[in-house]
Amino acid sequence: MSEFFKGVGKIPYEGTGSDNPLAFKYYNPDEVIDGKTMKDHLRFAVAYWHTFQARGADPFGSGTAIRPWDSITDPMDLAFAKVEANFEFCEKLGIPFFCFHDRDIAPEADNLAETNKRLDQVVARIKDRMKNSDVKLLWGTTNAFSNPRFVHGASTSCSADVFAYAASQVKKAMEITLELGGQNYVFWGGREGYETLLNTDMKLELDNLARFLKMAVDYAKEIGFKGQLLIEPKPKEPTKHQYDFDAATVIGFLKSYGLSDYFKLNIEANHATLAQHSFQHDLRVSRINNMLGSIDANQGDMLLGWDTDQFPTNLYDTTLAMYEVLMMGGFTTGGLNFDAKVRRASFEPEDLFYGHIAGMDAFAKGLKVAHRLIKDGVFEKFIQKRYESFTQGIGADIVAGKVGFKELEAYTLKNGEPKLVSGRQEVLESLLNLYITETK
Ligand code: XLS
Ligand code: NI
Ligand code: NI
Repeated sequence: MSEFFKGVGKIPYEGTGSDNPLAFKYYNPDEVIDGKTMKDHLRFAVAYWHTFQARGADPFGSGTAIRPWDSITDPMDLAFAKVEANFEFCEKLGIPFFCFHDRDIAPEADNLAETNKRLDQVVARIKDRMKNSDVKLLWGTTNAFSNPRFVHGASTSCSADVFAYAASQVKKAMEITLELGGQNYVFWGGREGYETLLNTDMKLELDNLARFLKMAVDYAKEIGFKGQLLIEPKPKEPTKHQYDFDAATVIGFLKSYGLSDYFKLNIEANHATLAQHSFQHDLRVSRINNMLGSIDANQGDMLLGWDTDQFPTNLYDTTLAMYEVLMMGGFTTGGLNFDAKVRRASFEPEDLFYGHIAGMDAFAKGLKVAHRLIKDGVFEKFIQKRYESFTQGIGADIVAGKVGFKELEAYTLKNGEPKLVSGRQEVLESLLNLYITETK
């Protein structure tokens, strides 16, 4: 077996005193926080597409990436090589999971039957490699957006044949996810949206999306796939308007079609910000609906209007994300998948390590800070006090459903103008700073 990332060994934890770029400063996998190791809290995953497929191309220029498998020309040899590279990469970083689209692991052939055969060959290779590795599959998914056949959508295409093709693809992708012990299955509707309503039957497209998801639920049951089904919201890109706009839209959609018991959400930071929300907002919306399943860990650029999928390094975001994860009691089947790519100018193979190390350290630090914030009840105590009026008197009656408009009018006429207190946002923000900088 050949080594792809020569010169990079197992990445050690060296602590904040270290200036070794190939070492963790905060991520100490075995360190126990609140009864659980960091490794089990964070459940990191490598995204096959960004790490092994992407070449750094953009609309103005071709790929810049230098990769250790560049000399391999046969597409299947390349696919097998990337299996090896994936395990080597995850093992060196101590990342316990990976995620893939069907088309990342095996290239499409001339027809679906041949494509599926190719998939089977690569899956056999992955299964074999898993025998000597602790690295597992966090989730599998389908790429039903790159091929030109999906130009009008997949399950929301105007063509019933395309709907059928996408269904066949998800069927196979679910089977291989099951075969590889995948813990979740993700639906990201890459082309499930529209460009103009002038040619779009929105009602039929939404009904078809729901029909498609219902078929997926049925098929998962039929083959005994017990993993969590996840939907990943995104408001736009590639389509102008994506149907799975944000967490609230997806939850409403699932509820209106009777599907909410079968799905949870995979929240991606950059998708939340594209929807004009903070990352924490979409995590919170999912959490309070008991639908926060997993996270695509990345960050966008606030000055750009598209999905830049950068490695997450903003400590405010990682802290507040881990705050939501800890407040829901931690991940069950989900984890932190680095749906992130190195910048086009970061084209050397080592940059793949630096990117992941940066993201892992940022989330490890976020976990530690979030844990202390919760332990000290910094926000919780404040919030409890802020809403105290709903625990007694008229507030308790409102919550218990004991009063209506008439009683509330009588109460207000008797009590007069409400007395209010400050929200103290600046105090809380400065406390958050003190916790992040560990001066508190
Ligand atoms: C693209 C999405 C995609 C999904 C998986 O914006 O984030 O990478 O995570 O299909
Ligand atoms: Ni994603
Ligand atoms: Ni993205």
